[in-house]
Amino acid sequence: MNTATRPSVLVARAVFPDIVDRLRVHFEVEDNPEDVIFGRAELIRRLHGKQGAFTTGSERIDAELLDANPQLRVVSNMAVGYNNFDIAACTARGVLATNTPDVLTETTADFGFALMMATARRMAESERFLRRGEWNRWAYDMFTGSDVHGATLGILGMGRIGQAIARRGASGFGMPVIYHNRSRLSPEQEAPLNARWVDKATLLREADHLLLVLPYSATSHHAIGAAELALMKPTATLTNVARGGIVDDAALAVALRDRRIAAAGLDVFEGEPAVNPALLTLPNVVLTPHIASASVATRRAMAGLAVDNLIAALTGGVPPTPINADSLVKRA
Ligand code: 8YV
Repeated sequence: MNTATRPSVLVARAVFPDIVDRLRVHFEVEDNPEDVIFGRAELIRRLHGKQGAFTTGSERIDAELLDANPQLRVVSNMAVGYNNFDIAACTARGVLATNTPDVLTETTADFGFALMMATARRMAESERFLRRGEWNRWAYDMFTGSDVHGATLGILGMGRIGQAIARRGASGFGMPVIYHNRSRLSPEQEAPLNARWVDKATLLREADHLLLVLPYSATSHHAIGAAELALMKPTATLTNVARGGIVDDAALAVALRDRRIAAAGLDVFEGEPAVNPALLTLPNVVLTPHIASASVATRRAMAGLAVDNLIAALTGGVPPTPINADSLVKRA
């Protein structure tokens, strides 16, 4: 292909080099193998002249950035969540936005379940104790936690990942599942998950282990704050593998300190990678650095799908996982 006519794309973060190479077959590619975190002005500048962008959750795509780059046609997020995109702004300008659903569902559900188990059974706290050399005798109540099997699993947000977590709880651990979600599953979907829809207050009151798996939006901001934590059982655990900001981290730190709830497992944080310092000092919280989708196979599948979306969008194909397919109408 004549390079002068080839579209240009920016790969905003470091990604598997062999997967980035697939873009080079079709496009002029500016990539970022050093994984420099571009400031806002730098990101806008680097997008000049680019028709496509490969982004991750760290790049905010909004009206200001799009207006500074009117040639941009597609923004492809390597993530299922896309709260870093202003979708209305994209659609209004005929910019296609895409994400990477499905390929990370089972991996993220594995991690959510693992984090909940680590939290309930105090694995991180007891490991720190052992590493400090403090394990010198057995004790009947040493790191006693709460059971996972047979306990009531609560799920806030019952999309693909929520259902995959419910399946693990119901089939593997004999857990009754209660959930709250805008839309209710059909009885046929609920039955194999042993799942029952409840209102949010009932979910908070009855769950032994509550998992958060809902998208972040203005509506879900601080969906779990002091008032919600106050409804939970003092023996309950809370696990968040969705997004920072869904939980009021300061309120959670107080609830954990006061043992309003027993423990929490957090993979996502308000303002991450910064973590509320109050959380860092508490023994009863398991903290991981936003790695729920981080298996090699899944991260490769996510990157591959993000590349597929870019290639299709800029070569006249059909992008496999568009967010705002209606933007194409606007562009036409
Ligand atoms: C990503 C995620 O690792 O897919 C998502 O929504 O949160 C994670 O799987 C992260 O957003 C980087 O793009």
